[in-house]
This record gives sequence, C-alpha cells and structure tokens, in this order.
Amino acid sequence: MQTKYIAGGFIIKINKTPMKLFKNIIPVILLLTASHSVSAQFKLAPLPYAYNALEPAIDKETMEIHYTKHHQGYVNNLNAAVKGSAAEGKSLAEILASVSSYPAAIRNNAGGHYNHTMFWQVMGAKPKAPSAAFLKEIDQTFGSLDKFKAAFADSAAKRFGSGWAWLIVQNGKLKISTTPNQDNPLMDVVKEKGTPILALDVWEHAYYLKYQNKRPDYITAWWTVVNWEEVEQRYNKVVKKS
Ligand code: MN3
Repeated sequence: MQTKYIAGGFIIKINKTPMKLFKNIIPVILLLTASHSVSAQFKLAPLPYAYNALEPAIDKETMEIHYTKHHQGYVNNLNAAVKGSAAEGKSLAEILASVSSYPAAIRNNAGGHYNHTMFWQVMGAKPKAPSAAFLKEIDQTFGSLDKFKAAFADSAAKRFGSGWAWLIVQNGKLKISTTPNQDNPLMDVVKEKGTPILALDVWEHAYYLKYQNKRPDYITAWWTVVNWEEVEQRYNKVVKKS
C-alpha cells in the first residue's frame, strides 16, 4: 500500500517501512526550510578569512563583533526596511544610486551593508604589495605610495565622528575622499561620487577595543592587511569600462 503526499510541488510516494518514510520526508523538510529562508532580499556573505586572520592589525574580538553583530545588523535592518517599500526587489547598486528617494533607514543600512562587504574584501591575511603597473598609477596621481598612504591616512584621521575613507575612481582618475556615517561614493547624496576601490572603516566600533581613541595607530596597522590585489582588480574593472 502507498500513500501520496504533495509538498512543495513534489509528489512523494511513501512506503510502509519507517526507514523509507524517514528518507523521503527529510529532504522535503530541508527543501521547504531552504525556500522559506531565501525570502530575505539581502544576505551576509561569509567572511573571506577567520576572525583572527588579520591579527595583530585587527584583533579577533573586534573582527567577530564587527562582522557578526554590526554587519549582520545592517543586513537585518536593511531587509526589514526594504520590505514593502519602493526598494523591494531592487539591487543594492540600484538602491545606492537613488538613495535620496528612500528613508534614512534604507540609506544607513544599504550603505552599511555595501561598505562592510567591500571592507572585508579589500583586506587579507598575507597581502602582496601593489603590482608595478598599479604603483605607476598611484605614483602618477599621488607622487609615491608613501605619499598616497600619508594623504589617505590624514583624510581618514580627520573624518569627524563616524565614517569612511575611500580611494575612488572618478572620471577615470584616482582620488581620496571620505563620507560620514554609512554613506559611500556610489550614493546620489554624496558630493564626491565615484567607484570605490579601497575602503577604510573609521567608526570607533572598528578599532576601539584594541586602539581606544588612537585612530591613527589603527590606520597605520591597517596598511599591513590591505589586499592590493583586490584593490587593483577593482581599479582595472572600472578603468576598462570607462
Ligand atoms: Mn563598521
């Protein structure tokens, strides 16, 4: 004797033996659970390395809290904010490009999600030095890599309150900029627009546990974990497009 169950569009024939019943039911339960959880519009991508991978520049505790609490918080709040709004179903890039037309909760959390996703990617455990080709670009704009680092660090240190420092490509040229809160250069509300290729989080939550009020020390240490390969890939992508 067989019984047919229809679940999630699948027809399952269930035999009398409890073992077969078990084998048939479990995949369906997993399928239904999976299809239910994809309903959130935005998701937190896995961190590309272990929480302690960037030590000593960024300590394990800061990394874990930053990723699991702060970044996850932006993702959760963004999902809640877009639900039922005009931003529902839109990509993150689309939302950022017309962020002025959305409420502050979308601006803050869409920025928070984009900025942190990029921040994790432009850092790495054992980063290589910039390539000769990319160094040439840096030299042409800033004089040298050291001069670029000094100018970037200065801008990042002077960003009042919470915000971000950026290296952007603006009309095909490299430029340093900063933004307050979770704003970024892709937003229509920002003065210095461009495509960000390097991002530094200067919110106190990014460094306070280890560096307390010494933001410049955090910035100095941060250079040791900058993933230049990723920065250069982002640069090449923009320059080839424009
Ligand atoms: Mn942060």
